[in-house]
Amino acid sequence: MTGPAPRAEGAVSGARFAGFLLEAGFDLFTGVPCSMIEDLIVELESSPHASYLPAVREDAAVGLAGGAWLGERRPAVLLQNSGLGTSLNALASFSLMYGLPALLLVTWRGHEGRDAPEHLLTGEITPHLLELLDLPYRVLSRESAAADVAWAAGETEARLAPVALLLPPGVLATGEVAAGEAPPSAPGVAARATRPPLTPSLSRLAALRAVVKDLDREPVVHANGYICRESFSVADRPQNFYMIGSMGLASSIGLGVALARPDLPTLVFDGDGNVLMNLGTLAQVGAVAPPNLVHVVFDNSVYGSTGNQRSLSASVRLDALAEAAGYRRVAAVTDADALVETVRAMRRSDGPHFVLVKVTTEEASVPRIPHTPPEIRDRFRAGVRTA
Ligand SMILES: Cc1ncc(C[n+]2csc(CCOP(=O)(O)OP(=O)(O)O)c2C)c(N)n1
Repeated sequence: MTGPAPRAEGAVSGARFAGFLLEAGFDLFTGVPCSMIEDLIVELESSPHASYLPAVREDAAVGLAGGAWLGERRPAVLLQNSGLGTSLNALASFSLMYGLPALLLVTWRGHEGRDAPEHLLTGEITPHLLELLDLPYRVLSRESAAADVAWAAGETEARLAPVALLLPPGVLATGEVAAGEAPPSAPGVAARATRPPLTPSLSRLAALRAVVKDLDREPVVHANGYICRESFSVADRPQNFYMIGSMGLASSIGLGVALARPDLPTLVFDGDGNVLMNLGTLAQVGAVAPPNLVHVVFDNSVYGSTGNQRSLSASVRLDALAEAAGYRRVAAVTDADALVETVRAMRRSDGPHFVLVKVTTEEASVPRIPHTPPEIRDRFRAGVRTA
């Protein structure tokens, strides 16, 4: 999992912090996971007193929370500060404009400039973003956590507006409670499905090994998180664009590359959480129909990079969505041979193509991408030029 500072002695446990939130009256939780709150999410998902609803994007979570408050619940949105950026418009022209209480529990990646490159600028400007919005906030500490949550609960209702708690590294414990098994499909949904269920047996690393071995010099745009890291560990190709930030954008970036270079088969290696965050791009791909785009989605039904929180792909077939959106060829595979055959055939025929690779939740122990973002840019651009 990608986190800035694992386990810290004396940190507040996820269970304790969940207790603070419930005691303060929050009763509906939504958001997009961050590894800094993985234990808290496990506790909320398993608590009989709480409901945690995974949202596809942070601004959608802000919308859901506002609706829930209108229905007289007391919502809290759990988000990484990257998602605060995504949510600016929802906060400005929904929550703040209508005056809708909610707690925003914002993890502070890039705190004090110590984190991976994708978090540094956002980490620096996080408090300023809240100040620009005139959104009251406190910075959580181990000692003040209970009081901070109580303050937020009172303040949000008194002001009729959202308030934020900023969570720096080391305040909440992580990695002490195991996430549950990948969830079964939601009742009712499986029964409606027309496609046979997929049982994963292949790890994402094994799937990547198989598919990468068969590649020539085609550009591959990778989604953020462990997909980048595992693919890098298999083969570091100049034609690999490692999207280490902006979750969800790999498909849009891949579409841009494919349209700019219609002579080159272009691949996107995506994750289910990433696809869900940018579902509209499926429709854009379907409508623009670039024949050279091969969209490969490694679907483990969880947000693996942040601690295996369930994603909606356990109940929604992404290949069915791609087909409905207008991809020309759609396939679902569970074994390496079928994956290699399918991607090989797709690279040689007109698309857009979509392959759902159902994989296990196994995650390899692999290092971060060592290249700087400008290095990734320059290698990739040159690699595409000469491909
Ligand atoms: C806007 C935003 N919200 C949350 C995150 C934290 N985050 C990083 S990777 C990731 C999970 C990606 O899930 P998926 O595409 O299913 O790939 P997996 O991790 O399972 O390989 C999350 C939630 C982020 N980077 N950006």
